[in-house]
Amino acid sequence: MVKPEIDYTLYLVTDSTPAILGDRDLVDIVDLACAGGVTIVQLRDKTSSTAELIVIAERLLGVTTAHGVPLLINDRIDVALAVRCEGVHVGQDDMDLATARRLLGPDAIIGITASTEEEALRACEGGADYLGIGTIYATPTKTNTKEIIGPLGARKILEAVKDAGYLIPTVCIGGINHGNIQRVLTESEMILPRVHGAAVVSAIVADADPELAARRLKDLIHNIPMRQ
Ligand code: TZP
Ligand code: MG
Repeated sequence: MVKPEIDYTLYLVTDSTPAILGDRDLVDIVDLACAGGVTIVQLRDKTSSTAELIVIAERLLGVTTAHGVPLLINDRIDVALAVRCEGVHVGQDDMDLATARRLLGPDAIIGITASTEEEALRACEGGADYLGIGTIYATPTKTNTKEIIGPLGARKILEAVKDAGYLIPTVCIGGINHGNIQRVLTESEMILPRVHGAAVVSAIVADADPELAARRLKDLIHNIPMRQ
């Protein structure tokens, strides 16, 4: 296998909590979201058992593969290995990057959450494939967030990464929706198409029409007004 080229423009992170999902099937939602233009999907599920997670990941991989979209698993290197998906996303308290890389191999996509310049630079040095930068805005989807950094905090991290000579894709995450996505991408300077992007949970998963929600977000990203 060769490391796949990833388009980070619109990154969907899933949520299986009943408050967001209701009685809908997550796999249908991801299928619709991919049809609407999501470019990468992360399975994030903090409550299902390992056996359940493998079943969900296998089903999701069926639809993401059909759309030509990569699937990553949050936290769980074992689940990514079991279903042979494209990679994982790990936080600062999850398995360390070097160990994850050793287990998954050189071609796996490994993303890391960074909320500070130090965390971002450490992830770059360690060979992360991309950075998830946040939390941009406080969000009910994740309440145990350490740092709310805003778009300008994300921009400072991006600048530190560039100053250190790293060309690493980045996505911002946390409270991003249709009303603020253009502002977040502009102010954070994450405006290079495919290389940078925005990650959302509720703006797509909680929407009654996930396909339209994804399509509208994608249009907004592709039509960011030029700054003066
Ligand atoms: N990491 C930082 S914020 C967040 C994660 C997984 C949740 C973002 O959810 P939403 O609904 O897009 O605000
Ligand atoms: Mg984690």
